[in-house]
Order: sequence, then C-alpha cells, then structure tokens
Amino acid sequence: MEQYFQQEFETMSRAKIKELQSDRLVKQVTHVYENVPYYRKKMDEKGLKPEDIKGIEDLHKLPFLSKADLREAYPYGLLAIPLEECVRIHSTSGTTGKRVVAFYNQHDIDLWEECCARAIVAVGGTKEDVCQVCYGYGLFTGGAGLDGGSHKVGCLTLPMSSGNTERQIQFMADMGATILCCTPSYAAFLGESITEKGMKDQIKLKAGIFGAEAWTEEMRHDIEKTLGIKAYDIYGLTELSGPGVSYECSEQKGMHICEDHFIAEIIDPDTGEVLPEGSKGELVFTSITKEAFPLIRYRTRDICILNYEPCACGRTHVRMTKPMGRSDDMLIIRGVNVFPSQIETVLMNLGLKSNYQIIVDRVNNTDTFDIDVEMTPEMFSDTLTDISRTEKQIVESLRSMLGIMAKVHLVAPKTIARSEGKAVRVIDKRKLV
Ligand code: DLL
Repeated sequence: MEQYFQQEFETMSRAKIKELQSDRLVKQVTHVYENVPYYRKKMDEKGLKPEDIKGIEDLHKLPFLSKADLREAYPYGLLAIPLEECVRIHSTSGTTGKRVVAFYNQHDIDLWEECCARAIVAVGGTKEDVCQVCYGYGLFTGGAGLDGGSHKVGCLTLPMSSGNTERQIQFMADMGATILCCTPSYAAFLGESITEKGMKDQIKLKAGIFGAEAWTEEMRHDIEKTLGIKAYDIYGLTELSGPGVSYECSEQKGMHICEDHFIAEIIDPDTGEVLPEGSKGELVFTSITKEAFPLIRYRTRDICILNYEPCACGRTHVRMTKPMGRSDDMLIIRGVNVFPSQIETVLMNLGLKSNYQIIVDRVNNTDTFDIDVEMTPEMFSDTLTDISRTEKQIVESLRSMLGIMAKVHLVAPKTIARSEGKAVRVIDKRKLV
C-alpha cells in the first residue's frame, strides 16, 4: 500500500489545494508588502495593493522576480523577518559578494525538511531504513535538506557529504545503507566503483533519490541496473528552500510539486505570458509558506511541462517533467551551477581576453569540464613554464570561484573561431534529455 508522510496534504482534493493556495497567497502577499520594501516598490510600480490579490486567479497580476533581483537585493534586501529570527542561510555558487543567499527561520527549515521527508517516504522509506546522504553538506542545500528529511522520517542517517568514494562504499556496506541520496552522476560512479571492487553482494541499497542536475531515462536504467535499485528523481533550488520542491513517487512518471507550499506556473520565457495547461515553458514558483525569504513569481529559468492528470500513487499534487533545458545560459557541471560570465570574470581579472570556449561532456557518467583560452600575443612568446604557470593560475582562480576543477588549455592567439553573431562560448556535448 502506498505510504505518505503527510497524507492529508499529499492527497488533498484539487479543489482544496486551490482553496489552500489562495488563502496562503493572500497572506503571503500582505506579508511581503508590509515587510519587504523591495516588493512594496515593485508592487507600487504596478499600482498593486495587497487587497488586489484575492486568490490564485489574481497571481498573474503580480510582478516576476528573477535571479537578477536576488543579486540586486543581496544580501538582506528580500528578507521578510528580522535577521535575529533567522537560524540558517544557504547559498548557490556564484561570483563572490553576488551569490544568491536564502535565509530560513526554524519554521522554514521544518517545512523544507518535511518536503524532503515526503520524497523519502514516496520511495518507500520508513524508520527502518538507513539513509546515506552524499550530497554536499554546507552552503549547498542538498546535504542539509535530505539529512533533515531523513531525520523526520526516522531513518538512521549517514551524513557522509560528497567525495571519498572508498569511505562511502565501506559505510554503505558496513551500515547496510538502503537509501542513497546523491547526484545521479555520483550514483553512477559509485555503482561502477562497487562493481570494480566486486562488492555488489555486500550492498543492501533498494532506492536512490537523485537530483540537482539533469539526467536521462537511459542513465536511470543504467544506475538501476548497476546498483540493483529503483532510482528516483528529486528537484529543487536554493532560492525556494532546496531539494524537495518536487519529487518522484513509485510511478516514476514526473515529480509531484509540494503544492501546499509552492504555486507553480508555466510562462513563455520571452513574453512572460502564462501558458495554458500542458504547455512547455519556463517554470515560475511562488512560495506561500516561507516566512524568512518568500519569493513571489520567481522565474526558475527551468523549462518543463506540468501534468495535472491524477497519478496512480494517490498523490494529487501536480507533476512536472524533468527540466528540459534552461532559458538562460547557466550550466550545471557535476552538480555545480556555472555561468559563463563567471569564467569570463576570472579570465579578465588575470589579464586575459574574453576569447574562450567551454566544452562540457559526460564521460562514464561524469561531467568533463574543459576550457580553451586564447593567449594574448604577448603571452605567446612566453616560455612553456610561464604558460603552464598561467594555466595553473586560471584553474586555481576558477576553483575558488566555482568550487570545481576545470581542465584549462591555453591555445595560440586567434585559434578560437570568431562568430559573426553571438559568440559560441559553450559547447555542451552531453545528451541530457
Ligand atoms: O540543486 C537543490 C537540489 C539538491 C535539488 C539536491 C535536488 C537534489 P541549486 O544548486 O540552487 O539547488 O540548483 C538549482 O538545479 O534550477 C535546476 O536547473 C537544477 N536541478 C535541480 N534538480 C534537478 C533535477 C539544487 N532533478 C537548479 N533535474 C535548478 C534537473 C535539476 N535539473
């Protein structure tokens, strides 16, 4: 029989969901209007007062919010409660000083962890399970979110964080981990390493909760086969809390969005117009229960389709497809968000020009990240030692900006093809959808 973590909310009738969303939206709009000057200004500019929003049918009147707003308001400009009420921050990787930072009070943390607990129960998790969390712990939301969810379900939690594959596998075997939480690419890598070590018969895993980056159905089948588990998708973003905004159920046919906490819309990324049910477009979220850092009509830049058909699992919350791409130039490499502009900043700071090309691929289920950078004519006459020193400098600066390693190749001046229109900065060879 299907198990739920919060059955009352997860299986609420569509009519009740709409009612609850309307009610919460009206309160949320009042909360931000009264407490966040940034929102008040945006609403005033549109001639909107909180009383103009009477329910979800009025949602479309509200202005959008984008990553640019979050950067402009950095760090406290969108905070809706006194700072001393906050207990945590999380952040995405980004240019120093212009990271996106999200704030939480204890209530926000509890609700977020409950969403992650729903995801764990949806894959069959109970207090009898041993849940190994190898998402990164720290500013990234993956570790903290699934860790909190695992506690709420009552699983024995293994707070491994990312990396150290030997130790991961040893604990997985010794502690009898049954649920694995990590990025799909790391899951695939763990699968390969377990096979290589001949340890498959010591592994008790039954399910995996994998997200934070795009992955295909082929990759799902591959991971399921190598690890002998069922592999489920989970989606979320720092700005809205982290993982658990949506998650897959036993049907594995789309991710249920926690609609009692988030209202989802699909818009045309060019015009901002709300698209009819079933359309493919940019996903926009309004967080209706967050207190510290509520976002109204936040443009995720993720492109997907919403499916309102009833699901056989009994959950009534709308399902989203896997993100099918983005409406901006953000890349997700080994789970880390990378904007080409960040790479450009590093190169400029080191006195290089913006003639570069990023080449991303996926080899053996792991993302490769190469950057060709043109030398300036002055550098071209440098000795090989000088050139390799510069390469190292770039790698190091990129690592401290992004938190991941790139392979940098300095190439001769004028070897990167010039374009007559937009420069082709990124060659993404991964087949992700
Ligand atoms: O990646 C939160 C997360 C942690 C989700 C652990 C799932 C598991 P950010 O670092 O802020 O947050 O990145 C958010 O990652 O807008 C999507 O483009 C992408 N993304 C997240 N989950 C998925 C997924 C976390 N399941 C951005 N499939 C989002 C494809 C995903 N893309």
